[in-house]
Amino acid sequence: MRTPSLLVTRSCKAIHRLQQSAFASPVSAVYRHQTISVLRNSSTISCKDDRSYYITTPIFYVNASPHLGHLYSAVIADCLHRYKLLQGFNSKFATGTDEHGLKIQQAAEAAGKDPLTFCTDVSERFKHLFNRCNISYTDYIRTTEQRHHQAVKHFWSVLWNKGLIYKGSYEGWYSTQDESFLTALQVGDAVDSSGNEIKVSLESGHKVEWMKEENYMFRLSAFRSQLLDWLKGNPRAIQPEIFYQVVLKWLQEDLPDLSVSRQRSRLQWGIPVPGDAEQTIYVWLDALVNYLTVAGYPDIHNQSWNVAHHIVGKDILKFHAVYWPAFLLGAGLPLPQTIYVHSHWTVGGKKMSKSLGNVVDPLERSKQFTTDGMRYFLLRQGVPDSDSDYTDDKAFKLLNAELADSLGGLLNRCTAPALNPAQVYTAFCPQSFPSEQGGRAVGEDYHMLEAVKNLPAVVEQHYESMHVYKALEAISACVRQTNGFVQRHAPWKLERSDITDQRWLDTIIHVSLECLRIYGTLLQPVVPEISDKLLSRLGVQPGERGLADVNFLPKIRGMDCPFEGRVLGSDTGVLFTRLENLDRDKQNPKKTKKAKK
Ligand code: ME8
Repeated sequence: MRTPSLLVTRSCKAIHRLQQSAFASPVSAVYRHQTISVLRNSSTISCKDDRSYYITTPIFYVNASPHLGHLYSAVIADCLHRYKLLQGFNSKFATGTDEHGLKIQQAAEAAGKDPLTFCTDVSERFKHLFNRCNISYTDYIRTTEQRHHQAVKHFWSVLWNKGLIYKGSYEGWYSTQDESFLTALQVGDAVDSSGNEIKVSLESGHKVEWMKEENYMFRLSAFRSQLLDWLKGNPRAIQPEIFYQVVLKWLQEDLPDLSVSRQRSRLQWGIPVPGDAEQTIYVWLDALVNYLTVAGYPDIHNQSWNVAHHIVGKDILKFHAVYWPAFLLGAGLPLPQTIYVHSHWTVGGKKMSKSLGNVVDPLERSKQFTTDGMRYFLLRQGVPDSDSDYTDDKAFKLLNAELADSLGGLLNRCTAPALNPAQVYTAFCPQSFPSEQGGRAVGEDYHMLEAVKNLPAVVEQHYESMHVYKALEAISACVRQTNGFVQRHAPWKLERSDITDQRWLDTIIHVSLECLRIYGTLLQPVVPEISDKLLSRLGVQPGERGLADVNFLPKIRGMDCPFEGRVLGSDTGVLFTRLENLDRDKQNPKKTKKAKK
């Protein structure tokens, strides 16, 4: 596990390296001066160990209802937020909706609604989904809020006053769906559904149009070497590593200045440029500032801003890893600590999209699979480095195998009245299971203990690098080992009237309950309801569920176990009810009947 003090030391070293390289970089005196003051600023603040943490999701476009991919971004951020709370951090977690821009203006027009009513409707749908899925955000921001307008206008004025924005003109390709400007190399030919030849973005496949406009430009080109210095000094700033390499490559290519406004005659639905009512601020500049708005910008914002971490999908990496840090450097503000990038959910190998009609409704699926089931599936199957294909069948199989049978089965065995008639956290007998091999335990049992003892550190390392699927894989492997331990010693065959058998039986249950306590504690960020049910059944109180409380199997080391002898919780309900795959059952009635027997 990386301790906070280690993190602080690392970031101080990185800042030192960056300070040195900033002096050497060939930027103009003005920018060099700005960079140095930003870095000085960050170095004094980042070196404070105040246990604060700030995590964000992207803010979601309100042109259409939420789909599974959106929930995925939110579940990852929620998991990291909950994990930080368990570590004892004061964590802040922001999500919300991105409501300005041409895409939203056109969607509202098509729906025949005024833009704000349209945005409110869809924003509420996102909020409803997140509340239903236990996304425990501490702030929900909408870019149409007054606090955000003020932050954006202030941010713009800072860049303007520093000479980083100038009046110019843009001529080139624009994708309204991506709200993105593209170079000729990023555009290709395609044919639309009516057979017309069109130009599309090679990356997203969305249609692009040629535009020529007078607007404001940001001096992005001036920041290239500073961005490179930042990344080289902070090799873990963009994770996973493959995306870090992608950004480094972009920064080695041409980095032209960026258009940061649109003519008001074309785009009315947005924040006007301060001092120029004929221009509207570019929606990405507007949207990115949301992270600062939540931090309290332009008033007191340092406490959160110095510890900001962003979760983003791979399609919006350039906006977050190139444009955003450049804007922040320009405004004299510290850069985010980490940009965690995830890949996409596809259906039938294709990215989910309304036009392809392959969108998976997360609300409907979370009713079918339960909220925790949905969260577990997304985090267990979603791999940040590459796309994952969604099928209902995969979800059924995984949840039944790992949550219902393996984890639920283990809890059921250890708490069933047949094996545990007193309904207590049974006693551990050191003679039956001594710390060195002997007694009635066998070599495999000691291997299992070793794996469970190391599990918290393994899991924390994976959570820390956003490889949640690896953490869940490790937990699942340990659950299997504990089931194997129970199976191997078949406590149901032991003779209760024999005192040594009785002690060994209680020990088997004690060890298994201790394993379950560790699993329940570590799973809290992923499946909060199931973990709560599990820990409550074990009699673990809310104040005993932090990562500092894990202390696995103290009795084997001759120490006291605070849980031993406690009465188990009274909720004897099933941990996770097996799911019925209705579609498959309909197609295969015989197989299902057999399976049920
Ligand atoms: O990009 N699988 O909003 P958005 C996984 N408003 N993730 C997916 C996905 C899929 N199939 N489809 C989309 C925006 N996402 C901007 C963000 S932030 C200042 C502004 C993810 O609603 C996508 O990668 O199009 C992104 O992280 C998030 O959903 C929001 O996408």
